[in-house]
Formats: sequence, C-alpha cells, structure tokens
Amino acid sequence: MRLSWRFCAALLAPVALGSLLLGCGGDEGPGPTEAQPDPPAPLPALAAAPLTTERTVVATHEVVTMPEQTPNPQVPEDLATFLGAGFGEFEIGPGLTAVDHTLDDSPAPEPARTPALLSRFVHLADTQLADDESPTRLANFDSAGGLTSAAFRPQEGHQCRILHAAVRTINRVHQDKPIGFVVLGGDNADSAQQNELDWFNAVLDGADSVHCDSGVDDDPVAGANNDPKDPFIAEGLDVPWKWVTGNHDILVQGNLRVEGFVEASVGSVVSGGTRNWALPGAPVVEDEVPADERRRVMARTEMVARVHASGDGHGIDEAVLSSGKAHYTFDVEGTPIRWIVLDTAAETGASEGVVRQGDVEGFLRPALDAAQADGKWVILTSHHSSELLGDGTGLGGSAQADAVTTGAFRALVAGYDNVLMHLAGHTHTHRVKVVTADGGKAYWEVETSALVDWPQQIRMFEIWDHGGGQVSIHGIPIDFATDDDPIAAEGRALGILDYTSGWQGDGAGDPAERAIVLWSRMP
Ligand SMILES: [Ca+2]
Ligand SMILES: [Ca+2]
Ligand SMILES: [Ca+2]
Repeated sequence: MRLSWRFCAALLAPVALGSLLLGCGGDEGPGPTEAQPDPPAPLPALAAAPLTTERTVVATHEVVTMPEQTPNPQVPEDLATFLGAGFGEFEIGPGLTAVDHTLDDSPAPEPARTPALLSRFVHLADTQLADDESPTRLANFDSAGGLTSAAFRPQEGHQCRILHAAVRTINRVHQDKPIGFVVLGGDNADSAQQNELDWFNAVLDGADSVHCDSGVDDDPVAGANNDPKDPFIAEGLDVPWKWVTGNHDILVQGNLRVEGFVEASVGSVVSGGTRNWALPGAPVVEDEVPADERRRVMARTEMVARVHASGDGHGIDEAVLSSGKAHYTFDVEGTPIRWIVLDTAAETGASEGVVRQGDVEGFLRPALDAAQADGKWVILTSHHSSELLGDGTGLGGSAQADAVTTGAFRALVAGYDNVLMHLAGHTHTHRVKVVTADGGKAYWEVETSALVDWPQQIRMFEIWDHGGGQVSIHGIPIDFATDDDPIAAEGRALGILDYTSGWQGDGAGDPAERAIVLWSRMP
C-alpha cells in the first residue's frame, strides 16, 4: 500500500520535506496514470504575510562548494542526502533595515513630515515557470554555479505552487497595505512553451483547477492535494498585473530561437535530459517521453496574444499584438507617474537584451517625449537592465547590426530629467545602481531577485512624494508565505537546497540593496 505524504514526511523527520521526491510511495512504486477522483481543495486564507522588514527567511546550512560538482540534486538519492543533512532548512531571522541611497552619495534628505504615498506596487520577476517534463529541456547541462546552473533546479516542478504562494502572499499584504498592481519582471515562463504560459496566466488570473503536469498525468503521491503534479485551485491576484517579456518567454531555454524547436517541443525525443515523474524521485531521463501538443513553443506574436486573451489583457494592446513586442505605457491614475514598458528580449536568440534602433525611434523616444510633454514622471521597466543590453551575439543568437549599445541607451534615457527609475530583472539578484550619462540626469536602475532562485523573493515598492520635487522610492523584499501549503513549503526547501549545495548562486545581493530607500528629485 501507499504511504500518505504526511506519514512519509514523518519518517523523514526532522527533515519532513522531499518525501515525494524520494519516491516515498511504498513498494508499489508511483502510479503515473491513476485517476485523481478528488477535486482540488481550497487552501485556508493566510492569517498574515510578514514583510522582510519584519522577519526574514534565512538559510541555516552553510553554502558549500561541492568537489567535482557531486553529489547532484537532480539525482534522487543525492537529493535525499542533502535534505537529510539540512541543506533545505531555514530559520526566521530579524527584519531588514531599509538602507538609504542618494544619486550623488550625499546624506539622505529629511523625509517630509507628511509625505504623500503616490503608488504601491509589487515587482514579480523571473518566475521561470517550467514544464520540467518537456523533451526540449537540457537538465544534463546543469552545472554547480556558473553559466549553466539554471539548466535544472530541484524546485522547478514546484514552481506553479511557489508562484501561487506568492499570489496568496501579495493578496494578503494587499489587505493591510493596498497594492495598485503587480508588474512582472519577465522570464515568466521558462522555455517559451504554451503550457508554461497557460499555467502562469491561470495562477495569476485565478482558475478552478490548474494542473502543472504534462505528458502522462502523474500522481507521485497517490490522491489529491498532496504533490506538485496534482491539480490545485488558483486563487488569482486581487490586483491587476502588467506583462513584461523576458528572453525565456520567447526563446527555448532562454537562448534558442523557437523556429527550430516547434516539432521537437511536441515530440517525444529528449534533447538533453528531462524529468520523469512516473519514476520514484522524478529523476532526469534521456529516453523518450510521451508527446504533448500543449508543449508547443510559441513565436512572440502568439505569446502576447495568449497574454492578451487572459484576464484584462495585462497591458497588451493592438500595437503589441501586431508586433509581438510588449512595448506599451500606462499611467498610475491620480499621480504624475507614467510607466514605459520596454521589450528587450530578442527573438533572434541569446539571453542578453537587445534594443534595436527601430525600438528606439518607433517607441522609446516618442514615449519619453510624450511623458515629458505631459509632465509625467517615468518609471521605465524591462526584463534586462541597461548593463545587459548587447547586440544579440550571445549563445544561440546572431548579431543585430542596429542594436543600441548600453552607452547609447543610457545617454538617451538620462537625456530626460523626468525619469525616476529603470526597473529590471534577469540577473536574479537584488541590485541598485546609479546610472549617469554625460550631460544627462542621473537616475536609478533597480533589479529584483528571481522568484525561482534563492532568496525566492518578490519586492514591493512605494513611491512617496515629499513635496518640492523630492521623491523617495521604497523597496521591500517579500518572502512568500507557505502557511497550510506543504507543497509550496517543499518548493522553498528545494530552492534553499539548490543554493546551499552550491548548485545555484546567491541572489540576495548586497545587504544594502535589498530593503532600500532611493532618493531623487523630480521636475
Ligand atoms: Ca507528467
Ligand atoms: Ca497529475
Ligand atoms: Ca497526488
């Protein structure tokens, strides 16, 4: 007979996690095609969702560098060893103290006695929601740290539930501190697949049943509501959300042009290692997998059309639908703030950002001109920060002759005195940078860490008006809450393990660049 998840977990105490990955299903082995008669059950409402200025999740195991990259978390036995040794554990640490930053390194100004809150929003970056059973995955190319550390993550099968936990957390914070909207950081899907995007949209927009499971309908722990391959009820965000495109949304594995992978994505031939949830512990396999039409990789026009068709369309307008590039603007009502959303992902391949002259003349410069003419303060957002703009020649790409350089991009943006901040993702690290350009006005460039990798955070921002043009931007990371959600909790543990075992870098960034107050003077 099968053991229940909870009983398995008890066997593994004190590390009551990873049970399903250990194939803790008893002698019968897993039952990949068993019916799941029980409907998904709703989770109880969250009682609280503390910000990291109140308390933080702190990994307790020291971060190690494994000799010769072994043991490997993608091997179920090794993962069990890691879990048993506490690599997935954490404790609750004290809250972060926000650190002031000024553009010229001068002391921070005195806050106004009664500043006005203009906008509060959440930046949700780099979810990289993956179909971890796809034949086009390249898990065998995973490495400890380094360039290919993202080819496999032990938590990737749990990412739907981690995203759902983030949604629940945002909704709970929203009850206490009303949030205007969520803006994505790009790399929402991991490999440009239709099913990945559909799962992402469903988790954010809400659905009676989201089933993040492709190929065979797996049930690694028999019964409903007890493993990451079971359907679940997606609560959906209580606030609007805005789409931003990342390289992983339009490129296979974030690097490779989709054209060459349409057939492979819906086929059964494994390219470079993918997971099989029908086997104990969901190991990486190289033999054939059952094909699934829903895995088809999408061109960028098809991708934005699916986002447009979900919920309120999330910023995708007619111009975006026809170009496939998510360039658009929106205003925060009742405030001087205008967002300029720039699509920096290159369908020609490579993970770097590419802004072409046509993007500048056809969209960015006119949008900046219009904001200035309308007396707006600009928050520019894109997946890539200016530092990571290139000409598209990275792995899988090709040179784009009209690509704009980092220097030219910064000179353009700094030429407007009404730009408050450029918000980006991609580096999976909390970062703050002052961008300066000759003759221009300095502005903030801020990156938020990835939901998919340690510290698995999102970041809430507030824009405060202190009068006389003095503005402060407050950024507060948020750990997703896992109350009553053991599957999301398991996802957190696996993400911690990926980091502490040396298989993934540290995205927490400099301690001064996590909880932040950025000062700026606006016209
Ligand atoms: Ca499956
Ligand atoms: Ca299933
Ligand atoms: Ca189950």
